[in-house]
Amino acid sequence: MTIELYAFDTPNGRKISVALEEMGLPYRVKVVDITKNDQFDPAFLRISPNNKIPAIVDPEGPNGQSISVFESGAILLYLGEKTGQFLPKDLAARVPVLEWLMFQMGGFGPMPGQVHHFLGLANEDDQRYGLARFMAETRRLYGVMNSWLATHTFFAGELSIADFAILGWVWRHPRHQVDLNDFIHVQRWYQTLMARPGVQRGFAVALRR
Ligand SMILES: N[C@@H](CCC(=O)N[C@@H](CS)C(=O)NCC(=O)O)C(=O)O
Repeated sequence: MTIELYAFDTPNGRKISVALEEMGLPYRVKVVDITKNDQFDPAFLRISPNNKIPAIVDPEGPNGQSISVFESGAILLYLGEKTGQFLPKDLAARVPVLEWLMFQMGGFGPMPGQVHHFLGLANEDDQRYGLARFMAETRRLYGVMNSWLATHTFFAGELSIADFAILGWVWRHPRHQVDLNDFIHVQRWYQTLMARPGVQRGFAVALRR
């Protein structure tokens, strides 16, 4: 049966549309327009109590029961477990997937997200400190990824849910004003992923009304 994806056209929403496409899972998009406060709809809050996209409802969850999942990292882990794809069973191979997934969820998401926020402010005085701090931290994180990818094809062995998580945010590099020519190994990785048909479908699916 078809998974329902509650999402909008943002990095966190795209992580999941990309993963669903790459895993070949049937799904139907339910657009939650966060610019129109759809995320505060009581029906959505029942599946996503922190009023954020993405969330999913899988009518064929564990034991054949319907299940809902919020938080993009939890959704990626759930889908990886469900399908046995892009998430190794072997613990030694799984640890780097978890490491890079948590790296994204805890840092490379919140930091560029703050850059997007401060760039949107009209007042330059309000912008100055926030942009100095969060752009520097965002560039530092690109540096960490660049050093790692200098000697690794993907973030965690084979292509994994960690790559999908990070891809959602690198996709927005123009918005946080990062030039990938400054991070050539991230650029190589990004181009490799964006050339995949599944990834292209994940970015093409409509997540806006
Ligand atoms: N940690 C959450 C972050 C989700 C998130 O920040 N979603 C944003 C859009 S990318 C949102 O729904 N914002 C609406 C709001 O905060 O009211 C996840 O990874 O799922």
